[in-house]
Amino acid sequence: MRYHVLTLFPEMVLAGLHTSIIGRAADRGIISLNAVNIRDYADNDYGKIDDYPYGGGAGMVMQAEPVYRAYEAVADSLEKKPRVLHMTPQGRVFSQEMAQELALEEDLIFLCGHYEGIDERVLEEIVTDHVSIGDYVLTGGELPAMVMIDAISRMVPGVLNNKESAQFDSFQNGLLEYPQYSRPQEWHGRRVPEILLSGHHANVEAWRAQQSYLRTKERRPDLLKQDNHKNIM
Ligand code: 6GU
Repeated sequence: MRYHVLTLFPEMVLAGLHTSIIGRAADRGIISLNAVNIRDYADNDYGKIDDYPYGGGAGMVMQAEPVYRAYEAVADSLEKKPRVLHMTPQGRVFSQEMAQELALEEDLIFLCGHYEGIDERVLEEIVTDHVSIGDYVLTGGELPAMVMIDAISRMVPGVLNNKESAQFDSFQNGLLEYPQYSRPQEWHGRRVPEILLSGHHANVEAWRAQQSYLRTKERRPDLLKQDNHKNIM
C-alpha cells in the first residue's frame, strides 16, 4: 500500500505515522508514506496558496491550481488512476468496513484541507470520495488522514503479526471485544475471573463470546440492531 498525503503540514503527518506498528510496517516496506506539501506547488514565488472567498464571508479558501498541481505530481507517476479521498466533515462517515475495502487499493491519495475549505472546482475534478471521521469539526484534514491510514494499514496483510491479528478485534465481527486480564491474579482487591484461570479452552471461548455480547449490549446497543451490523459481520 502506498499512501500519498496532499497537505500543508507534511511534517505532522510523517511524524505521527513513523512510530509503533505503522512505523514498523513502513520500515519493512509493506506500506509507504509520501507527504506532498501543497505549498511547494504555489503559482507564485512566496508560497501563498489561499485567497478570499468569492461572494464574501469569513476565512480563506485554498486555491484550485496548487492543489491540482500537487495531485498531478503524484498521479502522473502512477500507472492507474488512484482513489482520491477528500478529508471533510461533509463526507461519508469512515468505518471498519471502509477500512477493509480501501486496504485492497495499491495507492491512495488523501487530500487535506485547511482554512474554510478548498475551491470546489478542483474537488469536482480530482476527488473520488468525500470522507469524514465523525460528526464534529476539526481544524484540518491531517488528523483524519492519519486516523484513516492507521485503520487501513491494520487491514493490509503483513502489517499486524499473529498476536496483534485483526480477526478478533472489536467491530471485526460486529461486536466489541471481551475484557482482558494479566498478572497479578488479584489487584486492588479485584480478582481475575476464575474461568480464565481454569485452563478449559472451550469454556474460556464461550465466556468471551458472552462478554462480547453483554459489553456490546451495554456500551453500543446500536451495533446489535440488524441494520447496523449486517455490513461488518
Ligand atoms: Cl475528515 N475533516 C475535518 N476538517 N473535520 C472533520 C473531519 C474531517 N471528520 C470529522 N471532522
